[in-house]
Amino acid sequence: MACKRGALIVLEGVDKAGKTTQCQKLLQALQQSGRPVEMMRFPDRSTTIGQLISAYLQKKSDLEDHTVHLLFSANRWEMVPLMKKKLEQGITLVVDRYAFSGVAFTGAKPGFCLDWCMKPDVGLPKPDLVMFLQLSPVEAALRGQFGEERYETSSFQRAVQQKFEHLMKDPSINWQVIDASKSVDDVHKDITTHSLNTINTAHNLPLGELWK
Ligand code: ADP
Ligand code: 2DT
Repeated sequence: MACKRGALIVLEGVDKAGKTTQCQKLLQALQQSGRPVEMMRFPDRSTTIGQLISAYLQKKSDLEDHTVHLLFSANRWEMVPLMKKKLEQGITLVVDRYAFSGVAFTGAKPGFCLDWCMKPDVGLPKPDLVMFLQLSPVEAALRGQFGEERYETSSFQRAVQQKFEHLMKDPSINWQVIDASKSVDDVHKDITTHSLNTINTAHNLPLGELWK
């Protein structure tokens, strides 16, 4: 019998919502329960494309806005063969940011429509679950100062949040809004519940294509 596929689980949210903390905790919990699981994050700064993106984010280089958008998308596409292979092998992937960040961040720049921003990511592996860690700007500010990277300002993050809210109206995506203002452990419990349900149902479903 062919092995059951893994689930594609994505965590999204604005800066400091707790995505990285929760991806790591989910990874550990699933590993401890004996489930095959790996974590990925986008941008993946380790590749040649990822290094161009990283230099841009660190303001060591400037890139034209459409160009960097397409690089972020290319950085996902270059991982698709590996993602598909792992999912087929039964490995669940826990992913820190995906195409939704791509659309929300570029879409928050002047002169960009969401429709254009979505196009390059059409057909990517479709997540079985996208958890949006919801946190107000006031609560995010309490978690520390913004860093030095591009996009790390409260006004830009508010614009990004609005774009995420628009994306979350799309019923073709299994969005779950998570109250990220709770304690780390309570957020983890909510995320684990949704993830286990998804892993069990994804086993029997074909992997979808995003926004197709
Ligand atoms: P993100 O990846 O969304 O930017 P992080 O996981 O890096 O967020 O968390 C940002 C900061 O907030 C870190 O200092 C982290 O320890 C803290 N943090 C994460 N989750 C919580 C929580 N539920 N309550 C309070 N602080 C948190
Ligand atoms: P972190 O590495 O701290 O998550 O910051 N971004 C991300 C985009 O603009 N487009 C994308 O497609 C993705 C995945 C969000 C990465 C920064 O890059 C932004 C914050």
